Amino acid sequence: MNKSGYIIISVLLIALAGILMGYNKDKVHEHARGDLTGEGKHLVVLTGEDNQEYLKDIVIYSLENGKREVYREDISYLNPWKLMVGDVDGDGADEISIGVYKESPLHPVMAKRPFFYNFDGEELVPKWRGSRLSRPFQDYILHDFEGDGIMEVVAIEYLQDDTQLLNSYKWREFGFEGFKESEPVESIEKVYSNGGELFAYVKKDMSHVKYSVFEGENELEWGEYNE
Ligand SMILES: [Ca+2]
Ligand SMILES: [Ca+2]
Repeated sequence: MNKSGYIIISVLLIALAGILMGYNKDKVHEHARGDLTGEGKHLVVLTGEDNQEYLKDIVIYSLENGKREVYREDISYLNPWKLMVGDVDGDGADEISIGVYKESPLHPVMAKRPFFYNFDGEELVPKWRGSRLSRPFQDYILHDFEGDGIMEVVAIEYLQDDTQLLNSYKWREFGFEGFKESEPVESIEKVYSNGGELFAYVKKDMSHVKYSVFEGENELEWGEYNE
């Protein structure tokens, strides 16, 4: 066999090994677990290719009696970039939140928007595809301030002078309503929820400072973080 024959066979063998080892499976970029129907655990996944800003398929697996795919849809038209799962209205079933980048009928410019869906066991049911939060935002997370099991939305938003603040929202029957916001800072690099507490990395005088963020009486307070 000549050299190119060996190469072709090698490529085929590698591809076969890949299939056998499961490398042909979806590339999972974002994943989250929750109880979407109030009746059992699910795993939700957003697939996508490496080096691509926006993702492709949403795949839902039931985790009851083994892992079983129960839903799949190509949502690349939404330009999805983030996935989270959490109960925002307190009915015991977790919503799926997808961060999208698109226009909306009421706000026809490309912008990041947080979409929320329910899964009824068969279909994704839109719960809230609000056109925007209070201001343009960089990122958002779900966080439970009071530990009541109902998730609030916390967003890193931009003010007009390009400084940033944290803003939060609670679900009120038909949509998200502003809750409390922080004092603005130069720039917020990241906000995350861990063990029931909220943390943020803030850029300050060329350095990066970690804060614990807590709910004050009227606003979100920047608290000293001590390791
Ligand atoms: Ca819910
Ligand atoms: Ca809460």
